[in-house]
Amino acid sequence: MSYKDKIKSDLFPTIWCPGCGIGLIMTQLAMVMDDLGLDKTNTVMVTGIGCTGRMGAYMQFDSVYTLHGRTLPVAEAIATVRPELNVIVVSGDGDLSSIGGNHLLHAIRRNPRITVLCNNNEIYGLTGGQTGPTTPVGTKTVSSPAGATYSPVNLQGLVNTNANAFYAKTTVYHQGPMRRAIKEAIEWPGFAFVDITSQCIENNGRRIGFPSANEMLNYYKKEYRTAPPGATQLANHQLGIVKGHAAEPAVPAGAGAAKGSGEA
Ligand SMILES: Cc1ncc(C[n+]2csc(CCOP(=O)(O)OP(=O)(O)O)c2C)c(N)n1
Ligand code: SF4
Ligand SMILES: [Mg+2]
Repeated sequence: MSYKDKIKSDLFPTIWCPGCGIGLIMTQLAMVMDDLGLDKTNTVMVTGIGCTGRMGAYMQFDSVYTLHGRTLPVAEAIATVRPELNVIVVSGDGDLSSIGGNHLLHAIRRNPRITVLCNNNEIYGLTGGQTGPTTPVGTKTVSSPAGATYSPVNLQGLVNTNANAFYAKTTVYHQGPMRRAIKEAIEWPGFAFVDITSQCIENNGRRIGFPSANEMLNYYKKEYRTAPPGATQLANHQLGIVKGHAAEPAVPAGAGAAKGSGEA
């Protein structure tokens, strides 16, 4: 088996724009799934609405394409009734933290064994580039031509309100750290959130002055730095993994099965 077998390349080209960061996440996810022996028999994907949500269609897993903002309750339901499965949510920053924000709060609180990969392009990509809750102050968008007004939501702060949750920050430029973060998140025995900064070149990047996706990747390379080992909080533009505050993570009831076991 190769990680390439996890991806339905016969459906290429994808619907994603050339230069979009989503494909880089899909490739790393496929590599991790290959490393961990995840396949259709032991893993389910749950995706949301938005460009990112289309990933479910391109991977060789059973997947649920949920209503906008509803990935987390669907994923939590699957994790509750089939605790032996690996449940992987892949969705956009808007889907997870805007319309799905209330579900995010309560999924963090309940700590189900699910892995969330948030493609954080700081924008509503699919619908044309409107301001979302992760859009930095001052960013010019379709819906805020003079610059976004409000402070972005603090995803790390939200996740860390649960002492047993897992939060990782990476960018699509940083392929090694992204792969490690995804792998450790899947292995985490509770709620794990990987916050992946990525480029929406078409509906965000060009509008804020990046001529191409490559310039956005170079910007991530230049701006982001790895957090010191053992950091319990990541500063702005720091990459790293924060594994909750508790010494021993609590395994949620019924979620004790080892990764990769069980049958779908
Ligand atoms: C109930 C509902 N409200 C609004 C929409 C319109 N809509 C579709 S995708 C989307 C946001 C997409 O942004 P994000 O989740 O960040 O995903 P991206 O496209 O950036 O990957 C919105 C508002 C919808 N489909 N359903
Ligand atoms: S609109 Fe943006 S997020 Fe959507 S596929 Fe194109 S580049 Fe990617
Ligand atoms: Mg988005």
